Amino acid sequence: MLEALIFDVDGTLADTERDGHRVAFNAAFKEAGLPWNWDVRLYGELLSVTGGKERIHHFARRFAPELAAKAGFDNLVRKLHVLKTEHYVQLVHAGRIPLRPGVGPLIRAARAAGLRLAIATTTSPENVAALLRASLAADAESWFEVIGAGDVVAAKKPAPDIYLWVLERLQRPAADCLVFEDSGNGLKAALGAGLATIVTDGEYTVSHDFSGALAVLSDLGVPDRPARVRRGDMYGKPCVDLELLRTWHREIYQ
Ligand code: XBP
Ligand code: MG
Repeated sequence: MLEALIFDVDGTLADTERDGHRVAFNAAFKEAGLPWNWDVRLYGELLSVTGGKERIHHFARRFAPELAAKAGFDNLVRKLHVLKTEHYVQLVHAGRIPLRPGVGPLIRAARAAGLRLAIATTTSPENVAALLRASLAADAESWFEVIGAGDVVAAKKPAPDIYLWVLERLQRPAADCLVFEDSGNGLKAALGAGLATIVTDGEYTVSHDFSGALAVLSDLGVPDRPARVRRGDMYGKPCVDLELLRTWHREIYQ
């Protein structure tokens, strides 16, 4: 039986990266007096490293190796990341990061039907809370029974650890759940935990390898703007709804 839906956040619930995280990283660098600016193209490359602190380390090793080698650089990264998180949360509260098409309706329908909801993300818990509150409802955090975020596991996606962490807390086998992801790293993490995964790709992830996904779509779709199907079968439906999820789930597990 399909019992739970597990959502990635960045790129899946909302297009957070280009106009959210990237802008917040740059604001933090500026505030700290660093001459770094991640443009849209460079940021696309840096996204191959998941986790904000990990991404800064990766960038510095490549573009500012002397600074990265200094004692205390770890502390600087932690401070930069605190600043970045503050800027990101402000952007979200200002309403700059809307949910992707079909996400709100699907989450509300799942909740109304008694499906359990969970989150498995690389990003920091503060960012998840801000996005859910700003885009769904003031109490939307409580709609999600399990929120696996940030540093609760040491190895971030593409490692399966965050999905295994969530499954353990849901106390359900992978076969009772479906996952929503947007990136190759996210898909790899979910598949590594044995989870069937629907991919809604985006600007930064459209060229990723989505082998093994249950379906690959442009987004979840809304009635007057149907999802474009890149792989899989939506049986003529314009958007992903609970009936379609149950059909896909049956096809895999029965
Ligand atoms: C999301 C990420 C995150 C954000 C930044 O990946 O890679 O690192 O870009 O978040 P996924 P923090 O969607 O696969 O979980 O700065 O809070 O780490
Ligand atoms: Mg993502």
